[in-house]
Amino acid sequence: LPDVLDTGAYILRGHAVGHAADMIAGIRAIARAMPFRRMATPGGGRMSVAMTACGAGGWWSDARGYRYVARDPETGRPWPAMPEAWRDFATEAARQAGYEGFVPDVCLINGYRPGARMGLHQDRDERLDAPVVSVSFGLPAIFQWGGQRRSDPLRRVPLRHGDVVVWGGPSRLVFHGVAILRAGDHAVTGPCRYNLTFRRVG
Ligand code: MD3
Ligand code: FE
Repeated sequence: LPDVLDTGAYILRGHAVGHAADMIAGIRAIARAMPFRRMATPGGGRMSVAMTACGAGGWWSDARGYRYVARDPETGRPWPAMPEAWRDFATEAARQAGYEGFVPDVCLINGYRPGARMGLHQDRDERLDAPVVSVSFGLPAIFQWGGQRRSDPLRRVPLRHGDVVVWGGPSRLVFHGVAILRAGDHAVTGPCRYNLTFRRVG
């Protein structure tokens, strides 16, 4: 049974370990069609996390702002399809956390190298009545879990290879981030961490 992280938020420790080889091969196949990119931010910087996606759309950021797009703005190509096994995996993980009938249409894929981090933010560009399912592979990271306000105190939660987090309901708009990734070499991914987030956008 999942561990409770917060109201409506659950961790399924190691739940995806048995899917790692398949999912990492899938990430590499998607990245061949749609390479990981470090996107520009409206503030004039560049994200330290590299991103790609599969499914009905991808998250895009540039000088004009950020939004979901159905096609890659640089090439005009649609995102690769979401593998059926991934969608089923996310549906089942959500069900185990009490969210019945979750059918994601987008999977964002984050690639972290040592030194990469994700600043404190909320995810509010998707449907807020659906949960989000996250799957981590490779190097461990410290996940920062806050509250409904940016100024709320942060809890530090380690996320390791194969960990799955499901959050929805009262936790859906919690501020969160990822602390700077420490150097390391993981047996499966090498010097890298991957995070997949399954979402309902449409
Ligand atoms: C969001 N990714 O892509 S996922 C993101 O590890 C993102 O790459 C992080 O935040 C990553 O938007 C974290 C795990 C997660 C866990 C709990 C949350 C994200 C959450 C609770 C509320 C909102
Ligand atoms: Fe997020």
